Amino acid sequence: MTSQGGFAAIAAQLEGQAIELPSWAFGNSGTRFKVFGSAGTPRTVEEKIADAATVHRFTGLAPKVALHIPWDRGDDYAALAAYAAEQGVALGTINSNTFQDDDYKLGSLVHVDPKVRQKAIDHHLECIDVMDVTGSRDLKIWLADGSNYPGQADLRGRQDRLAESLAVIYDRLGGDQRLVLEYKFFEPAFYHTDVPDWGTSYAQVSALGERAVVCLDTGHHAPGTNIEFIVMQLLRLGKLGSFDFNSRFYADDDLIVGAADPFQLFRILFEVIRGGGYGPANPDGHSDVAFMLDQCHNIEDKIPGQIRSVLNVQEMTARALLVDRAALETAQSEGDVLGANAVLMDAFYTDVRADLAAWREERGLPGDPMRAYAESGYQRDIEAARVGGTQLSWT
Ligand code: PSV
Ligand code: MN
Repeated sequence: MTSQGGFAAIAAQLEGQAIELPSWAFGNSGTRFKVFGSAGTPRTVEEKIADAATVHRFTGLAPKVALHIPWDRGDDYAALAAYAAEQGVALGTINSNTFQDDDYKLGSLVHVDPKVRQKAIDHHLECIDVMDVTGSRDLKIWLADGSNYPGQADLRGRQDRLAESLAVIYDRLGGDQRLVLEYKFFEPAFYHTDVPDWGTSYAQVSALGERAVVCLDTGHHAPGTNIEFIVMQLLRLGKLGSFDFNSRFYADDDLIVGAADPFQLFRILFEVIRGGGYGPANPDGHSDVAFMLDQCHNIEDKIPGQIRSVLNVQEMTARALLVDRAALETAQSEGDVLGANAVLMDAFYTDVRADLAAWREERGLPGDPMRAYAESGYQRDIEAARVGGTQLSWT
């Protein structure tokens, strides 16, 4: 059974869903084997923002763009924020980067050399300076720190240094700003990683204070991990700060969210809603959890790749909202194993695509954003206009 009243009963809860797009999704990307260029790829941060704003125009779902320093480093962030506003979006999370500098070969915030640690700390302080100008709430930290060989590093010493470095960064945050610590179980280090799991991230951010929270990147878990359990636990502990959505088949594939396993996305979103992490369901009208994408479009066109992604999140959110919670609770309390499972599966199998198309049209959005984008000519125009210059990428 799905919730009584079907789609009409949950339509209002879809209002205000906001998904943050990563600026790097619009630049070229690839694997360690090859980065392919593609016609129309942005040469400037402004062009990335214009593309992100296009995703928002066609879907109404993506009002913010996350920046990555140094990939998006500039000399006038106030002007960049004003440009974004003109385009109809705002600047969101600032992502730091301590993984592309020779000094960080053996670590950044955990490095044994205090000079390297200070350099990594200073980079984060620069990111907070940017946040002060852009009005961004979140500083997201993902560390490549780790080791490749047993005995290479003092695991415990590194945790202690991490705690010290994070404390310096945390102290510099403004009252409305947050530190969001992302975990990842391997890569680029293969033997150990300094923030490999939600527990380590939780331990580190808990020691910092209330405005330090965890980022859950859906691609950063071993195959078979029950990610929705982690979502439940972090929400229960008040420490789920943000999602980096994407999907994976093998490693940190950064493919389109919901492409590899829509059922997993549904299960995650159900726990988000159940745990109070979904905005419109909250009494105060918004949730503190940031819904970001962290994806790369290596072979497909980037803008439709992002449009498809936010639509996938919306579609699974709608299905998760359709779960008949009262029926579920009854079945669970009666020990009705298959009945409870059926309540969840009924919602998952509900095709909401036609309802969502109508919902969009009612709001002046295209019923089929993928098609509307393809017919809009935007792709053709950027391919014709963006000739010369250097295409941006993460390399
Ligand atoms: C590397 O794994 C990564 O994808 C992390 O998930 C970060 O969020 C992202 O890069 C941007 O730095
Ligand atoms: Mn990520």
